[in-house]
Amino acid sequence: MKKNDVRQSKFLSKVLRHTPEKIGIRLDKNGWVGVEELLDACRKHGVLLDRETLVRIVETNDKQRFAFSEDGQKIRANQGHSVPIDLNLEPIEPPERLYHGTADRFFPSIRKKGLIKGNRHHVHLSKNPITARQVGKRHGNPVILQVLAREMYQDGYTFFKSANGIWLTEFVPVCYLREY
Ligand code: HQG
Repeated sequence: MKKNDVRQSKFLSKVLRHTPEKIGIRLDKNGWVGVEELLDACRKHGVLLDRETLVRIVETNDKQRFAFSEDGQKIRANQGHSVPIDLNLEPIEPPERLYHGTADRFFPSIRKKGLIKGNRHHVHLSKNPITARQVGKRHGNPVILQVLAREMYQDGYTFFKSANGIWLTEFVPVCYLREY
């Protein structure tokens, strides 16, 4: 991805997940905003983003963070929101094990309280430890936790998978966590 695209992708993550009001847009109840409305708002706020660049960012984004609606008129983030929107995800059976990457400084608290979602809608889990390590590195010295996802599921916990393949659940109690 081009350097400038990465910068704009980060900006889009911010406004489509957390602070749409900063550029004066409103997400609908499912997190969508009109593409024209978004481009206009960006322009007014000094972010020069044209449709062609937006399409390229959506298509080439390393984690497929964004999606267009079927008619191509709207855009939303695929996951990671802190604003109250509903992605209409269907519950789905998880694999045997999932992974969570975090920083070592969070570990004592996680060991006491389990994995909590904080500002986001869900705890984010990865399907492999390599991805989890990348996620953990964003916060500091990475630690990888294994989540006994199948056991959780059998015990009645609900899992979802975002359009870009990230596993989501409300909370992971300590008893389902193992150091990896
Ligand atoms: C930690 C990125 C203390 C948790 C990634 C994490 C992901 C606790 C941090 C997505 C805790 C929250 C989300 C507890 C959890 N005590 N700390 N009890 N429970 N934590 O950024 O999972 O690039 O909100 O371990 O790839 O790191 O933005 O969540 O370290 O998919 O698309 O609290 O963001 O995607 O941090 O990352 P975050 P995350 P994007």
